[in-house]
Amino acid sequence: MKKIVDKRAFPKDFLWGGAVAAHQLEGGYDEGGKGLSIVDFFTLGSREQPRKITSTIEKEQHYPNHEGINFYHRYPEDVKLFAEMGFKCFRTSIAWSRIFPNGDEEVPNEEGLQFYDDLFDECLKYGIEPVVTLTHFEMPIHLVREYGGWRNRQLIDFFTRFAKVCFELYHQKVHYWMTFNEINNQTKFEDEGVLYTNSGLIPEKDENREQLMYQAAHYELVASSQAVQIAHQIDPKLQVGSMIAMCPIYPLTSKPNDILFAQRAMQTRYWFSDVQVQGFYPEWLLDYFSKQKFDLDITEADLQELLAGTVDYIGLSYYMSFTVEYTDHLNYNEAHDLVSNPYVVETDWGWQIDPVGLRYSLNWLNDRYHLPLFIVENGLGAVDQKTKDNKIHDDYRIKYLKEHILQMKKAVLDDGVDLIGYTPWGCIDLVSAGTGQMSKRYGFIYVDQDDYGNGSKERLRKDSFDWYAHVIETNGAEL
Ligand code: BGP
Repeated sequence: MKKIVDKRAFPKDFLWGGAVAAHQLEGGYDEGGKGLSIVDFFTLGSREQPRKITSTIEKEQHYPNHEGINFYHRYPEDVKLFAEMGFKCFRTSIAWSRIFPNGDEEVPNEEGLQFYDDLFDECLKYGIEPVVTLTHFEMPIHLVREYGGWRNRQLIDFFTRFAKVCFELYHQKVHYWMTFNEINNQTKFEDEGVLYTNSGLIPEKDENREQLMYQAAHYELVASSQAVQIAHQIDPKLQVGSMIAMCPIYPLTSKPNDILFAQRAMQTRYWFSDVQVQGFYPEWLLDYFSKQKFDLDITEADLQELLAGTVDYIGLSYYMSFTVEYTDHLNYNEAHDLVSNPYVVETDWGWQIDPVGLRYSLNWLNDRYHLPLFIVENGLGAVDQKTKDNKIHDDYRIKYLKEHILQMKKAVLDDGVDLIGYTPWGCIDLVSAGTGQMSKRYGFIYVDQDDYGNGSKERLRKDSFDWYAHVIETNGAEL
């Protein structure tokens, strides 16, 4: 492996940690008074086969999310391992359906609230600060069946009620919050799975999916800005961030049309954070809405809310960069035909590995928004092999993370980017959001379980475990 020598440390108080999401590891899908959630009706898929939305539940098809890695019962053991690595923070999400099983009740489920209270206490016991996403690709299924998911304005009230309960109960334990995970993911509105997991949308046969996505996103943005205001009223110290999937989009060549095309693709993907940070829609998008003759419910009062509830920081995931090439159209909804970048390599799942793109992204976001940034996801999904003596030699993961941390270091120390922390994704192996599989692994901690639920669920330290512990111990000076 190429030696990386940059002995500079990160700023004091830099938040090193790891990230997960409730439905990808908790299991206990029907325990503790939890209601059924959209992901409970999302089947196991694979690299080739997209996950399916179902109306009933069958064990063989649905166990990955239903069982997770049994974090619901085993979290003390797992948090202890995080502490052993020296985590300063731990990002997780709250399963909305544990708190409001149907989503539209007046009174929350005490047992669900208690679970997260205990989990946060367990983290704090080791000096690990919980970082919380309110909704990470899930919501009670009842809200989809009764209300049609985020196509319905009533969802704003249900969400803010949920947010308020969480802020009130946990504000002394949780300082950093995010509202919607990867809110900009749904620009891929042709993908049914994305519309479903991001917004609980199951489009009708001839429905205009693009319009539907914009409507749902608008209600989410209003709900998000109301949540920011509620948080600040409850406790002015709370920091509420947006959470975007950051994938910079490069032009394939320096041909002016390629560059223009890439710019347009960036606008299409990042207007969500424009609204969350600046408090208003970009001009190009309002113009686009009217040219497309979309029939959108966006009121004057909504626009005031957006302005009043701008975010405090930007949470971002970073896995890859994209590349586009000009074709013969320049419409916003078409400006994301992706081509492969000849200068980078891909993961087994076709994700373009681009550490320099992380430095580029941090600078781009810093210039555009002038807010603190928090990398709340980054990592390599790979198939790991367990050796006979129960070891996992994941040097490929170490290489990936090392190269990304190095670029992050340059962004902070050379370029002056204000970065709060870094929580690599899936710090313990968990269920893949994209495929529902266990075999696409990200963790420093191996969980003995296959795609079909076989295995002991025993936890093992991978080689990357010790490596990351050392990175944290030296505050990033030794990678
Ligand atoms: C992000 C999601 C996560 C996570 C990650 C990796 O988009 O926020 O939930 O799963 O991607 O994706 P996958 O699990 O499909 O490999």
